[in-house]
Amino acid sequence: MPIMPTKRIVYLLAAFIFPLLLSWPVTSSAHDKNDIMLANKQHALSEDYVPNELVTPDVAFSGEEEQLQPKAATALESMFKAAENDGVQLYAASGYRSYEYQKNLFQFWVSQYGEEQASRVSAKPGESEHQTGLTMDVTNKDVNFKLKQSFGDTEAGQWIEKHAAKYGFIIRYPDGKEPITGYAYEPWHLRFIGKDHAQAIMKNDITLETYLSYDISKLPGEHKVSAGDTLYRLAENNSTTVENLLALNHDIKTHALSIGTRLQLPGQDIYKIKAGDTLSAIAENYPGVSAKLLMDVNSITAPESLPVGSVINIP
Ligand code: DAL
Ligand code: ZN
Repeated sequence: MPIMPTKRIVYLLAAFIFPLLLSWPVTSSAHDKNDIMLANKQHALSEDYVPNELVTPDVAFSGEEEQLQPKAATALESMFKAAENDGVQLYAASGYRSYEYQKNLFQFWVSQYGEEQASRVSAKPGESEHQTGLTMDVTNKDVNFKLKQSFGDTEAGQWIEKHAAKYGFIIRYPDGKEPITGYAYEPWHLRFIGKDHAQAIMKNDITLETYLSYDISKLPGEHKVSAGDTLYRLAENNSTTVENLLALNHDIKTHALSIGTRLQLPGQDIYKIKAGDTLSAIAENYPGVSAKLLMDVNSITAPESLPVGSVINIP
């Protein structure tokens, strides 16, 4: 019996379209975090991990040429060109490092400073982001082509802080985040992570560790004051109170807001520190909130001595 046209369509669908759909590559959404490679003190790369492809980016180097994975190299080239157009000359200093190289480097720092101090500035083999081929240390002449914390205050360091995320890079070890990242401030260490992730991390002033562990959409936001804003309206629009806004933003003394000021918005709550409080005890009262998250979101550097009376944001 000849197949009816409608049946034929069904057969056609079954025979061609369906397998095609099944074989269609699953594309990751812009904010999919699954393919972010993590190398830190809690998560080491294996000794034999080497990126599939490494290339030399077409940029200026402060010493020998260095390598990166192709996507990071291309992004670095765009970033260096943009900086140059703004009158800022950047130099690449250290890119991909093998497990073996990092082993010797870490040992060198241990021999100079002892293990405890060395661990604050240098990663043990397997724990360095340089092994991912997605990281470049960057410097310039204002710091004599060295990797120094004062680089963060130079014109180049400031340029990077403002623009790096647009090219997919984050300052991986920000100032004041050592309790979370495990490393002292490194304004020169740029990690390529892709534009969407980088912008989310830099805008919220959080670390990669926090970004990977929490739903970013639940983090309290910021509001840039524009014409016509009042504290009352902001409180209403963000389901909070004027008192909470004032408690989180001590600089706002009066109810007059100046345009362009960035206001911190409360998350699910704000909390006023009492004598004897610990971050872990506070966190326990809020499901899904950890002491580390409180530290990162509130940029708390000394969790053991919380100033009584100060207010923290509960995301
Ligand atoms: N300086 C950074 C932490 C590294 O050694 O990878
Ligand atoms: Zn580095």
